[in-house]
Amino acid sequence: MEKFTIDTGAEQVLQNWQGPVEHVWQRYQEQEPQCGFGSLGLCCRHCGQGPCRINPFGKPDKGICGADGNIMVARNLLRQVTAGAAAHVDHAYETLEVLEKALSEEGPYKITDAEKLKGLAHKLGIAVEGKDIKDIGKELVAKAREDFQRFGSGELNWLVAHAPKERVAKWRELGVIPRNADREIREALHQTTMGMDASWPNLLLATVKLGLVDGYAGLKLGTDLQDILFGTPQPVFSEANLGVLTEENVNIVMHGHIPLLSEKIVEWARKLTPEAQKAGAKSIQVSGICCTANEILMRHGIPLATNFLAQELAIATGLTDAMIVDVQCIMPSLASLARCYHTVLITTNPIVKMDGATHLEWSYQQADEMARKAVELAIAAYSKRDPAKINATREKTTLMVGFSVETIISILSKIDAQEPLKPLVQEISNGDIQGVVATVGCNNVKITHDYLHVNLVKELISKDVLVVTTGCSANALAKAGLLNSEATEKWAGPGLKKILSLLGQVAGLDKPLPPVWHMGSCVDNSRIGDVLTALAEYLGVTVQQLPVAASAPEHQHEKALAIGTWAVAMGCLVHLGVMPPILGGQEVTAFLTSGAEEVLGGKFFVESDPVKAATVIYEHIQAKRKGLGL
Ligand code: MSK
Repeated sequence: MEKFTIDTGAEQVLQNWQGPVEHVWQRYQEQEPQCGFGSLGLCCRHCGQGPCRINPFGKPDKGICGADGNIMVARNLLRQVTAGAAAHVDHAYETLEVLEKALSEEGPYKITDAEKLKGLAHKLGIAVEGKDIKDIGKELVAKAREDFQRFGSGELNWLVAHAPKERVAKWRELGVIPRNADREIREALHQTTMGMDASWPNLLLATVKLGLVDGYAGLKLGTDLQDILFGTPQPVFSEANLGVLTEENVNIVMHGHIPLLSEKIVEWARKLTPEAQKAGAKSIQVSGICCTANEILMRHGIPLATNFLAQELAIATGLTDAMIVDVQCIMPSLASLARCYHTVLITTNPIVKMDGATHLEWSYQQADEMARKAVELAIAAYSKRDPAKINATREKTTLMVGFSVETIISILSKIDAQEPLKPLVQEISNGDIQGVVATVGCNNVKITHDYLHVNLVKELISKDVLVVTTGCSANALAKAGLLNSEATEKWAGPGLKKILSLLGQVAGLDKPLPPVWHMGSCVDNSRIGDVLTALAEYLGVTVQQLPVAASAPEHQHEKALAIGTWAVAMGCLVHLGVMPPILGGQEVTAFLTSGAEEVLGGKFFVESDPVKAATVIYEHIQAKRKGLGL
């Protein structure tokens, strides 16, 4: 790798890295060369006779139990996708518990979007007419609970209500519709333990099933319940990059995924601003990292500090007074790094603790008290900053975000109130928009930080492809200045520029909409699924026939593999910029990158060069356009 990062803010902070703790790129270098067996998926630790490893060029060609490369790879992949799905399902479940309490007792959380609750209830077959909103909510909670823990057989309520009908029929035919999330997660762990499934096709079908658990009991359920509780995002303007951390403010950086606590921190930071001013600060600046950042950015315009791979750099600015973390994507290194600075690192979840961090455990009834305490700790830390350790950057960009499905429909309905999707379909038909690509997922230290996200997207929008984005991909694109009107002027192709200018006008802006629409956090990939479902149903075609694709250019997390599996099951071409550990199973690899298309409509392809990846995606879009007669 020639460079660690293309993010100018991150680069400036890295240049003056003060140690003595190593950063993520240094630790990566110490790991090289990484294990070849592991990289191919050819190692197994599932039983005490191992660890076993298979030589792809000779002996041993089987593990001690007799598992060959395909079985080993398929078992490992199923476990990874199961872990990813479990993370999203646990996230959705925590949100459900809060919604349930908010409906039945006085407390710190209330319902913000009653209309969304009613709309969802209606889709789930719950009668809404003349009913109290709390009663509707309780019935919706019961339906959600079934999707986590239904006894016996059945199908996920959220999947049946929201997936394209044609997909539901296909998944039924394949026998991959999940019964409930907990049951499928348990079964997948059972299925992959010693002496169980030795059929790689059967293991891959189970992987698809877990991808659907992720898509509907994780992502879709999570997004829906969060919108009900905290509101459905609307257009909002903000800023991104480490330059949002400035010397005059108390800086609180929120990091993780579940917005239960961060909503309260935003509230208490406002309330306690006078206390920060008494301590000599101008104000309190809350900012974010990873998907907690996306949640509070989309709903409140809270600035984005940075994304996954640069999380340590937020502390290394010397300006982060408190970093408050919830779950997922939190590097264990943060604890030792925070000790080198004045930063208070606050963990908040019983399953995410770190030696040396302050643990303030979030609970429903104590949410306000705990948020107040966390903000007070940040104010106290502000006065302990060491001027000699300040390593700030002024780099930051402007952005427009908040592209929920509701926002998109509301803008389009200013052109056609009766059929809001019609103008979008017309623009795709006439070629001003060639197709739509979703870029999602993480950073991965194996790729120059943000490089693939940014350069892939620049290629696509220059070819009149509209990009929608979530997660750390959205954060990378935000920092690169691709989420504002100026980016449309600078990078969009002529057709895309024309339609974005028109949409900007009807949205009441004096300038075009951005060429990249930020749709939210990782769980909000469900919003992209909703757009695909609506487009396919409006046109009376399958998702597979649409000129669309998805990409996780710099994926690192098991969650990204689960999301990618769901997208392939929906019928999408899914680009990955980093090879997952599958090459040791030749038949498994052939299925995932080719055969899956015949069975599921979608498939994966792996390419780490942005221009080549954009070319493959563009050719795919052209083939789909041709198939639709465009
Ligand atoms: S946070 S899962 S690094 S996208 Fe959703 Fe970012 Fe990947 Fe974590």
